[in-house]
Amino acid sequence: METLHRSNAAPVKSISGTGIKSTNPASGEVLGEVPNAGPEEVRIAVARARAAQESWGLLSVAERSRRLFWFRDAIVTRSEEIVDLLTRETGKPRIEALTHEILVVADLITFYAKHAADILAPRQIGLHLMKHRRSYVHHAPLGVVGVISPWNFPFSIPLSETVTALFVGNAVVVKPSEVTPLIALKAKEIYDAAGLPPDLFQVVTGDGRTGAALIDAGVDKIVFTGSVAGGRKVAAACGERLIPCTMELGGKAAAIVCEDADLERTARAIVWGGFANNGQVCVSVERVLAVDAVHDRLVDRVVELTGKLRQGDPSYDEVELGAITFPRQIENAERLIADAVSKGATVRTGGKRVAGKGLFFEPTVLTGCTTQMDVMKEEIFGPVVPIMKVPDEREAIRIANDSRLGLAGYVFTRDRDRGKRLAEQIRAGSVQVNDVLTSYGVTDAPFGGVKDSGFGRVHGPEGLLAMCEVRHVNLDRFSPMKREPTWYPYSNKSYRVALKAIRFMFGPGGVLERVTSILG
Ligand code: TXE
Repeated sequence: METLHRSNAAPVKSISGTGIKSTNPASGEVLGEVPNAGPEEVRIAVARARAAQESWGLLSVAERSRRLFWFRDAIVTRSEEIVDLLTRETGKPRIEALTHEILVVADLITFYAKHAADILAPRQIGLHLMKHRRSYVHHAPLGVVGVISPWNFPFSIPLSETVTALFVGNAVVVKPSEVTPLIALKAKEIYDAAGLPPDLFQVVTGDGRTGAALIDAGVDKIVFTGSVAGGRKVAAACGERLIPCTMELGGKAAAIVCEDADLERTARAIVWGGFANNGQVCVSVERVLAVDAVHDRLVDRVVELTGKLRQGDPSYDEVELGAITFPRQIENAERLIADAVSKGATVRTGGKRVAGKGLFFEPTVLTGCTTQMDVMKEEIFGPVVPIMKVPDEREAIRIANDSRLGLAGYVFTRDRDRGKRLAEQIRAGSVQVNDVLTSYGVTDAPFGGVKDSGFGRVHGPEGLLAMCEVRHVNLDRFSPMKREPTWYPYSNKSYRVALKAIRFMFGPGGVLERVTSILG
């Protein structure tokens, strides 16, 4: 593996004093300092958001869509500016900043602008019993949505959730990760410049305490994206306040490789799926389960392709791996590799920090892995791909599902029916056949997890409806009688009529039997 374009300063990811410093993980350059907002600032932001939501919520979906195109157009027009800051604040390569962050948001706005009116239209309900009345479902805004987001996709994750909430007519307050706060402020600057109501979308910077203050500030929903540990705390806090929440948490995606898999495509998918964004993706390939027949050939090709990856300063386009965003991830990778090796795994390539300045870690392939190793059980969230040989698909499915996490899964086979059959057996929110990572980018479909990977969905119709208050409206179809039969006054007659009606409608036997029973 080549190492290119080294930067020349030690990286610091420091959170000290009242402010929070954001640094470039590739160079150590301090990019800026932001406030660690306290409860009062957060409360004021939520109050301003609520005031702005009133008029925004009264607009039609079509009018909100028209205005949100202003935001999309501004994002696309200022893409290079966003890419530049994303690359410096996260360490990810430019092409990933462009396609994993900007593209997703621009596409989601376009998708919802086209479909939100239909998804949010009143849903008429044909009543099967109370024929003299009619019902429909009305989709109302929730009010103010709080978004708490992570550092690995600090633009696409909070903004996807923000625009979804805005399409429904909500206001949004975002608390970005303290590791990457600047990109959220850049998004806010672009949003304001696009001419949308400034108080409708606000950013409050800070650490977990600011996030806790947002939950406490009277919002109507929380959308949390982060670790399982963080999610437990946030869900508990929301539970205490009975605030609905969506939990987008960690993953441990298994890639099951069948004996008929297209080996070249599979190897390339595993390398990209395991090392894109330095593996700091919630749906990264975190485990490879290869059946005996293909295991050795697959390992050789994966190792060969990994050895060709170029690593260095991500501001250059000719690198595949930039810097690790957060020091903790390197320590996590080192710990998991050491545990795996102590239990018999082999480091086929990589395995250690890249000497010199900057947060760089060699893309690592481990073989001879077993389920006794922590690397096969815990989320790695770093540039490590552990490969395990399995006897057959049945065992592969069992191992894949033997995890507390269920965000994503992958199946590699040439047989479409086998792919579907296996995919439907993997307990995860999204399963892809012969592809990786892009389930979050399919904005037409819901994205989210099961088990400890969380609950609730973003994207697709489900993501939009999750930002609504769903209201059943039931009304009379023709001039109402002076009273319903079930109203006061009660009488023995009304009781007997009701009893006969129940026996006729739901009693045993055919219609004739039931008519006879009530006439008797
Ligand atoms: O999470 P953290 P990180 C997951 C990924 C990994 C994690 C990495 O799998 O596990 O995110 O992101 C705030 N009350 N996903 O390290 O530490 C904190 O300030 C309120 C899954 O950032 O949990 C930050 O803004 N807020 C995802 C945010 O929570 C609190 C896709 C996340 O921090 C808080 C991407 C508290 N008590 C990454 N404690 C998916 N499933 O889609 C922390 N925070």
